Amino acid sequence: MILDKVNSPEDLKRLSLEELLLLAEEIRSEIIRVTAQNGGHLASSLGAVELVLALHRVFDSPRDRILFDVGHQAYAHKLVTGRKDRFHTLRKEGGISGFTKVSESPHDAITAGHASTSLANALGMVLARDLMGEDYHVVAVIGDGALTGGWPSPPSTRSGSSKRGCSSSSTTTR
Ligand SMILES: Cc1ncc(C[n+]2csc(CCOP(=O)(O)OP(=O)(O)O)c2C)c(N)n1
Repeated sequence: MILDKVNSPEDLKRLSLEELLLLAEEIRSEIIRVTAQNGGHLASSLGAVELVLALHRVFDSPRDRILFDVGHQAYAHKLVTGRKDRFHTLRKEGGISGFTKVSESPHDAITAGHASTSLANALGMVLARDLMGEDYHVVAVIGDGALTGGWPSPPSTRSGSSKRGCSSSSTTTR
């Protein structure tokens, strides 16, 4: 299994495109296996597998911040950021959270669960980064449902007018 060899996003950068495609299938199988037992957000996480692999391949987490809106689509992100051995505890007491959680991993840029919070968080990080004179990317992963939640509008207007704003990736998982 390719997943056995992936313990951090760095490991993804060494894989060929063919191996990445196989890895996506393995990750989907693992998500289905665990959610069949524990419950969870199956469709959203299945739909974001390739997006998660691409983001971790291109960006350098945790230096670059990848923010998942709601955090319900981040199971693949958990599997490739050092949590695959505990993934079977998903949503169990004391186990892996069903959402991103700062205390769970340095790769979880925000503690999520509520919808529509990623862009405001991302813009805050961008402003803080620039004030501190630091240099890293901030990426918000947000779906069409969360995008229409109201909160994203002011930060998306502001980040669009900023020279060094934040990037956002849309997911469509339905
Ligand atoms: C503040 C708040 N309201 C409602 C919800 C319930 N909720 C969970 S996911 C979601 C929207 C998901 O839509 P989208 O962002 O398109 O994700 P996808 O359908 O791709 O999974 C909502 C409203 C929530 N998590 N937080």
